[in-house]
Amino acid sequence: MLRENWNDAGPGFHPVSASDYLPAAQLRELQLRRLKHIVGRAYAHVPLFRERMDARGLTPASIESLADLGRLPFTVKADLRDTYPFGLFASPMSEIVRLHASSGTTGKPIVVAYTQEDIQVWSSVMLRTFAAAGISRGDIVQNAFGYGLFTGGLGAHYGLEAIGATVVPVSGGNTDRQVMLLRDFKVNAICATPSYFLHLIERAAELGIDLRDLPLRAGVFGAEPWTPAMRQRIEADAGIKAFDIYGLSEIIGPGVAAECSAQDGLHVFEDHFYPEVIDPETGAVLPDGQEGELVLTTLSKRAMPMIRYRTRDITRLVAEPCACGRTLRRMERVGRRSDDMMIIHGINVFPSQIEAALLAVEGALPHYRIVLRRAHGLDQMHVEIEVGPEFFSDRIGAMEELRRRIAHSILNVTGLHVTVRLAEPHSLPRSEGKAKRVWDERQDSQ
Ligand code: DLL
Repeated sequence: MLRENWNDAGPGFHPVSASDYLPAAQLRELQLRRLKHIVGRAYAHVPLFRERMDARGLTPASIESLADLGRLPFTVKADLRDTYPFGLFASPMSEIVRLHASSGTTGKPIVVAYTQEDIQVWSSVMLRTFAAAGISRGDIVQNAFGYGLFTGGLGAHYGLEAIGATVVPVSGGNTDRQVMLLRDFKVNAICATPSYFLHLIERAAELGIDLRDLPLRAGVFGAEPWTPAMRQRIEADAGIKAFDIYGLSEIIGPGVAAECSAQDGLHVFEDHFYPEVIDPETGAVLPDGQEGELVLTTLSKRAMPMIRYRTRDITRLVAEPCACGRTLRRMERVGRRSDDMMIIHGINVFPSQIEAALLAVEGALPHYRIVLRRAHGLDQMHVEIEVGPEFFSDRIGAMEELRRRIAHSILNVTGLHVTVRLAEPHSLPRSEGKAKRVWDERQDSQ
């Protein structure tokens, strides 16, 4: 049997899910069977899906192959808002055992629901996520994803219990206590947003604890974009291997896709979530390998089936075999969303480009923010980045030199001249969950 081998974890329990290794033909057959069922279920129980299919002259019987999925209409975030709170549920309330919600940027949250079967599927994909990261029974895992309406905490919690690991359900925040528990409980692995984990590394150092000296060996990070440079910093500063996990509330929460030991893209748990990549402008389905917007269809969700949900996340699907042996297609790490693009002086810029440019410069700390302001009717970008205390000595020259190098790096990556401000260590806001990178002050600075 295949087994994760990045770290020979010894004689422990190493669950291997057969679903990760299905031959392609068998997987496609399973997907089609599930797709037909889910479309039938959505059509029968969710007025929005039925009306949209009727309007196109489609019925569940129109789905004869996986390619027919492309004939179905998309679902978008606004559909969840417009049917707030329970309008897309396909199960009666008596079968729904859990609700989660995601805050979104404006107004009402979006609400998602789970039956008991959905919770079992969720636990199983999270088990597979942790197995892919080499975590198993016998490991002590600190779960610093927020517990509550956010799906991160409970999603990871159930997967960890399913795999038989010992969960420390600490949730986000309370950083000093997190550091104490990491050390005292001899924690082997941690789950968190990458930005919160950076904060934890920093706080540990202030408390005189170097995470590299602890038994911590793996981290499972997600819920926000993080660049490969950020991963390198995390792995070096904490002495761990850092795995990326991806998911979204509308589909299930974390557990849609996860990295394996090869760390070369995230395996999509395709037996439950069918991925397509589309051209965001035209909606046309793109072949594997081409970059576009990820669209997901839930293949087994009962309480709230989702047909062709437009995630806004930009990625590409990779069908080539993976070194780990899993047959599931991979998606490239999500570096950007189609809706977080900024246009400055006519140039398109994404926050992840700024992060990559900053972290390429020695002396720049991984704590930054991007502030958008408007002056004389023109949008301007200001980047604030923390640098080590040594730069705040009286050597103005060294500081100026570093500032110039950072501005130059941003110019190289984006083609943009931006104003860079060096900030003292700890002066920028820290996150306990998803980091807020972009501060848009354009309204205040006409
Ligand atoms: O963030 C679920 C989650 C929890 C995923 C814990 C991973 C770990 P939402 O709050 O609904 O759900 O936000 C979903 O976050 O559409 C992406 O834009 C972004 N996102 C999630 N994971 C990643 C990742 C959870 N690994 C939205 N890389 C998604 C980049 C990510 N972006």
